[in-house]
Amino acid sequence: MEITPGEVGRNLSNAQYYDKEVNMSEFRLTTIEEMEAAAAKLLETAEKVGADTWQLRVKRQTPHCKFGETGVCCRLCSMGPCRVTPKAPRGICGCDAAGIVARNYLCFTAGGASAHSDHGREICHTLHTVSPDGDYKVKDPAKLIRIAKEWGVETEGKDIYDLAHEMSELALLEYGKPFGFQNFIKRAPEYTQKIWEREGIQPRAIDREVTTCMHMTHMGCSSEHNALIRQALRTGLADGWGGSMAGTEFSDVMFGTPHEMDTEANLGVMEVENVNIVVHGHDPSLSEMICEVADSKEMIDKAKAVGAKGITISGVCCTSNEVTMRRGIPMAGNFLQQEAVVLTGACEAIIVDVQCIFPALGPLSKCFHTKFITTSPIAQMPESEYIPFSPETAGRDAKKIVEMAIENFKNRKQELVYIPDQKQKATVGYSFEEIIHKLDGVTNSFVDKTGTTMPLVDCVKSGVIRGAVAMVGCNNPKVRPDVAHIGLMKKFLENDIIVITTGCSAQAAAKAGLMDKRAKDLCGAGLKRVCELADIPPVLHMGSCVDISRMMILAAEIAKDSGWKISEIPVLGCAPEWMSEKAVSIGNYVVATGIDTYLGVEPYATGSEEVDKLLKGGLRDWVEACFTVESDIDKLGDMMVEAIEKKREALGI
Ligand code: MSK
Repeated sequence: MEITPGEVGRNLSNAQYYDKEVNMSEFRLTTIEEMEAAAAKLLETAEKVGADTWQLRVKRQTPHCKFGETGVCCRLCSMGPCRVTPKAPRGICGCDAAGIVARNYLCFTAGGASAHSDHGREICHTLHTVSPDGDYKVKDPAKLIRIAKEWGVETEGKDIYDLAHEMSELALLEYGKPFGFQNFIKRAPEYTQKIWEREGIQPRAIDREVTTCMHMTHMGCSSEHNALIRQALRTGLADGWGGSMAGTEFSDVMFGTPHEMDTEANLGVMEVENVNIVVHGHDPSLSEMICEVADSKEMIDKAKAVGAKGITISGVCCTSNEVTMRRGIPMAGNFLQQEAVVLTGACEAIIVDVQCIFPALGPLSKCFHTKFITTSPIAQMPESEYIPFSPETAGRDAKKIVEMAIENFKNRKQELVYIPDQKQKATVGYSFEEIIHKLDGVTNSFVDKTGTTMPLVDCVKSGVIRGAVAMVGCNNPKVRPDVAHIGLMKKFLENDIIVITTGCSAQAAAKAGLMDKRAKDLCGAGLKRVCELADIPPVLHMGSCVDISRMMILAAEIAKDSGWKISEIPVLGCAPEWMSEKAVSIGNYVVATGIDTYLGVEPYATGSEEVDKLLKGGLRDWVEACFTVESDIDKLGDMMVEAIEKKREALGI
């Protein structure tokens, strides 16, 4: 079957974003057409070796089932499956469309929250293994002490490793505590906490919220849609202000809090003369150790012994974001490029941990010499080599995996090797702490405001920056890959709206060149000036998907510093190409925190007018924010710019 570049996807009209050639002294954005041309060449290789690719599978799966797409198919018991239609408006148990759609939405949320939070739990477990001479150490003791004090833990005179173990146990208890709410919610402004209390959505133990979802959706429990959606918000909050925040914070404690560093992005970061190891997934415990081991003289010598010049580690998806933020490891690509790294024919091993991994990598890797190595009992896949990875034996496990990759170098099929010569420079590493540090650099005239978000607030008040957009999320073949991310970002920059980003959205920006500091020339005059003063790119990489918790902290601090409610700040969330259950969980906690969130892909909820209206409007009465969904990306961008201006008007700024 022949695939034309850009053919898969429904937003072809958005190519107009790329009409403008952006030429700036020695700097030019990579266009979507250039990226697609590279992808098309790799698809030629796929055809040559008879490999299956996502582009082909999308064709075979389209059109999608309308019952599933609108959320009205119920298969929660064995009397069905029941599918609601105007002629059959209730399932066999009597549940109506609103109940079925809301139950499906809640199950989706539970899946997402459990995945994010289990990632966080693994990090908390890894924290229990730290020791001064072990594989994992405490790299940011100040942050550990800060969190301990926040949680009311005595730190005076304690050995930092004893404290780490104590905090690990307390953090793990957040998953199952019998009473009370998540510790981290105290970081939210009091006003926001009161909303959560009033609405009965303060997140309790993380596992309890997920279990409650599964109990509520069991046959014969909740079918009242408001109750189900309320639980979806609560579970989202347990993810964002619980499990994800633990994942981010304790990763920083062990691997270091990110600070500004330079790197590169896109497939061209793979090097033909080197052993190429690609890390993919989400949990940094594995990828950190792979980077550590691959950087050793012993491994580099081994690579040279098999005829390579060295070892190149690059990443895909959020594991890539984790190691790029802390080590400057280059990003080979995002979600829909995971097959492309194998199609280069130059990937000795793709090593995965959990989440966002295509099972397709198994059969695909068999068409090449690539070793597809799964490492987690949570993500086991056919046709992979399963090497269980555990924090207790991390160094040994990582060494074994790196050695396998090196050994595999000699098996390359040279005639299949093609690495697209495409990459951009990117400056990354903008944790909340680094953003504050950067703001301090421009506070000469506001000496009393150092260590706060006030310089940013002042820029927003004066109108130099009109507002901010948190661009997050995945790719989805329903949207021409990366077009919405990049197109929207460019629109925001032109309108003096700064962009903070995580996940595959961040990688889209980096691949295009929007994380190159020279991209400031794409901004309006106000934002350009701010980028110059702070010496930052106009699109700030804040990390992986769990690091959206960093964005929550930033919003909370802006609210506290400015005196605005979070819902009043001219800031919006946006996931124009989202696809996963995790994204729904994220959407729930971003909205429940008071941030209006714009999506480019419909959730499976349009089958009930009540649920659809609640998500796209009614939630505002509960939490002062809601969702907007628009698949026309031009329109979505216009609506968002307008929404930011409306928020400014309401604030009188
Ligand atoms: S979730 S943003 S596909 S990695 Fe991190 Fe996966 Fe990318 Fe969504």
